[in-house]
Amino acid sequence: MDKIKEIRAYELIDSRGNPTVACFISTEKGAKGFSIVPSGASTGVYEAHELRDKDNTRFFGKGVTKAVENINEIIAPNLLKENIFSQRKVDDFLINLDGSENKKCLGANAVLAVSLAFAKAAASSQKIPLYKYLGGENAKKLPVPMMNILNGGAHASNNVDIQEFMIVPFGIKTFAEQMRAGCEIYAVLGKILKEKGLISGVGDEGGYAPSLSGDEEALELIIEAVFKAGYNTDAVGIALDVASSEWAQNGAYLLPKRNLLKTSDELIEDYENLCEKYPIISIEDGLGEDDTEGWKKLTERLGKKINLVGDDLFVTNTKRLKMGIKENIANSILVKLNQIGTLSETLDVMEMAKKYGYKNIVSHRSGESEDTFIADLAVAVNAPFIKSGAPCRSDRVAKYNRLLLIEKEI
Ligand code: 2PG
Ligand code: MG
Repeated sequence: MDKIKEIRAYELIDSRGNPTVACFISTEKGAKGFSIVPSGASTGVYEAHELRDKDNTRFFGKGVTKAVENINEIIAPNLLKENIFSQRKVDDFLINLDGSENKKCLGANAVLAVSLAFAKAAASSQKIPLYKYLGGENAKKLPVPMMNILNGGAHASNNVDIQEFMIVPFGIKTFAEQMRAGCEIYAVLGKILKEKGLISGVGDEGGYAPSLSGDEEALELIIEAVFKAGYNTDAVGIALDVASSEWAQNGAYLLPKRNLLKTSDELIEDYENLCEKYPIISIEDGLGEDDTEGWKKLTERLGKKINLVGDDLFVTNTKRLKMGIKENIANSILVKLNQIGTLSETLDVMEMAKKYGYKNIVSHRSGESEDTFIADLAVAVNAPFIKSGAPCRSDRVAKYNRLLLIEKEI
């Protein structure tokens, strides 16, 4: 038994220079937990509510002083003296204290900061690593990294409409060697882009952000980099996050950068053609969150061949996943703690996914920090994959480095 002594929240800064909520919790026995919550750019409409001040005199309205105040003034006084090993009870309490369907009263950013700092303080009180606290003795398997080495969509100011082009070294044995492959391919891709006069800065998730003639050029360049770096596509596959909810418009899809209008059927056909031609092993949010009929067709056509991942589609929410299971759509779920707002609800959705044969892919957000919670979470639940951006930018690499250390420890 150990009890909460102090809860303090802060307004800190994320990887895009936007304010975000951080929370510090200490216990009577001297344990400490500290969390910083992430923030998305291409958010799903069914996500939990991120509370921002909307005071345009500060940070263009993006301040989080109200969320911070909600922790310090409302949540903290209620949780003092609470047993630090009662995660479920505290998460339920936070959900009820907020009282709304999507945590719009206290803010999911406030609620999540407390929920995660609470878990970290509990692990610290038991003097065990977070992955072991969350996963017990079964927490032994490292996820395969999905490294986003070319950025487009809402994460980059180039002309590429697909948001993420990831390399997935699934055929390489250890996490350390998978990271090595990712880093080497990333470096070679940089060289190729430079030689072709296509070099640019990087996008929000650390991938290069060149302007290209089309999506296929991105795929060609990445495959060239895989082989030039000394690997092959039997061991290194490609995953796409189309983030097509961003494109959805009046029952069709408008690809904003190229100004192309496509129907759901046309997009499905595009994906089938891409999968014929390239070693694509996974497509995330190929269709929008409300295009259930399209998702059914997409799943019929590609669901046995590749991972079809629901991100905006499921928003880490058991109700949305239940709908997906019932409709038989997608076969994998992207897991983002801040889409739902508490650790317990996140663990629930992952358990449901496992039970129904959906793969769990633990994910960062495009707005991140040095917080590495998701690395431990992925190991705790034996998630087959984690996506944390390119092996570039400390906000991305922090998670990969944490996993490298966990692999040594295990
Ligand atoms: C996604 C994420 C993370 P964002 O769409 O999967 O890569 O982006 O955090 O902007 O929603
Ligand atoms: Mg996504």
